[in-house]
Amino acid sequence: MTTASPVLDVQRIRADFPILSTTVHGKPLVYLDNAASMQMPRQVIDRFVRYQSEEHANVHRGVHHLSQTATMAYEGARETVRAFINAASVKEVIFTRGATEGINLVMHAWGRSNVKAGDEIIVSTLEHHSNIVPWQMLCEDTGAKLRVIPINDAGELDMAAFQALLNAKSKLVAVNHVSNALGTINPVADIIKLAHQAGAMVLVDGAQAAPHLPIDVQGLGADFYVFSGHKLCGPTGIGILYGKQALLEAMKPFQGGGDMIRSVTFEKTTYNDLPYKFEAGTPAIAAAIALGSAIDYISAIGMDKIAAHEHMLLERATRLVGGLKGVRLIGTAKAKAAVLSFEVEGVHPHDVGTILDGEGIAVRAGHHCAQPLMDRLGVPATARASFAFYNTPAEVDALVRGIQAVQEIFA
Ligand code: 7TS
Repeated sequence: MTTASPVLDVQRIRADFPILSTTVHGKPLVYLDNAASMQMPRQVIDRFVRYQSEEHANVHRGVHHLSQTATMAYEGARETVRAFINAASVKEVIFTRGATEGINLVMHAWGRSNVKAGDEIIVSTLEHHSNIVPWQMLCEDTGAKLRVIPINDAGELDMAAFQALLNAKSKLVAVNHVSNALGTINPVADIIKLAHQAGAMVLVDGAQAAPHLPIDVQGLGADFYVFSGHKLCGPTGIGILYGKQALLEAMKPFQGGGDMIRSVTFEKTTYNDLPYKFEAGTPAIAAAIALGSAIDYISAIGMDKIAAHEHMLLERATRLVGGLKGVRLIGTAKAKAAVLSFEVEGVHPHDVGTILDGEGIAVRAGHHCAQPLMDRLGVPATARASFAFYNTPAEVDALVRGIQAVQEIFA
């Protein structure tokens, strides 16, 4: 059985992740639910613990030593994120609770001032609920209309239909960079160009792209770009909203409170500079610092090598799982990140997930928070294996054996 990777020393990398050498139901853990959340290497866990044990105080407040140390580490993490996504300035990098909060921030702080009755917001059939529901809420409150980019049966956006949707009423296009349910990599650079030609803003949901592809927000020309730390080897409760400086400057705050103000009287409050204007209250300091450490860890491996290794895993999984009789792959786009959604004939995806769990194999079974996509594909749910750079070809093979075990039980 091949376990080697031509591009990465995966065994050395795996040794950094304590959870990857644990067992589940007496079997070695095969963790293939990375699209839901990735695991953390010891370096990131240690950074989190070191901050809490030696450096913790509130940020942007104290003259005392610890507060200054914490502030420097927190702002250092912001600079790490800026470089990672190639933003022009740290003023454009807002710490949020995650991708979901980033989208909701834009919906409230940009949407409520810029979208009115008769305007149109364009999303795609591939969206996660977090990039659908906030826009529906905005439409409900403003009288704007939600328009949807259709897909083909392979799970690719219909770009001709997208162009036909664009018109003078289009205010915002909100699309994901990579689909969480199918793995489709969307042509976001083209989408942004076309949207801008029509005068629309673009929000890119990069929750599934940031862990797998190099991100260049300036190169893309994105107006807003969001992602979550926990899908990127970081902790939960932290994420990033990137926004172009001029847009963020023009926007009203999202939440009011400490840190986001310059001066407060009962008559009038003036707001702080970017990025603090959008960071009301004490932030998730330890999580932000650990996210910076996660980005350092990933960057040291190299995004190009990560993408090449994961592509190899995806090809192997596509060939071997797709080659099983009675298994149908769902989502066969030409450009894909390492996500494999599938159906085992005659077996509900939840049963597939439960039986695989018994073998120590963690996959997600369900609608993947993409119910409109499931409806379009005519399935209630799928089983989904999603790979990370620490997964091995041997784990792909374990998945194949696990699916065969499912088929034997239901034969
Ligand atoms: N957008 C996409 C494309 C996602 O995949 C997810 C989470 C989110 C937004 C929301 O991220 P959060 O961190 O704010 O919750 N996707 C998944 C998934 O595929 N399985 O579990 C969560």
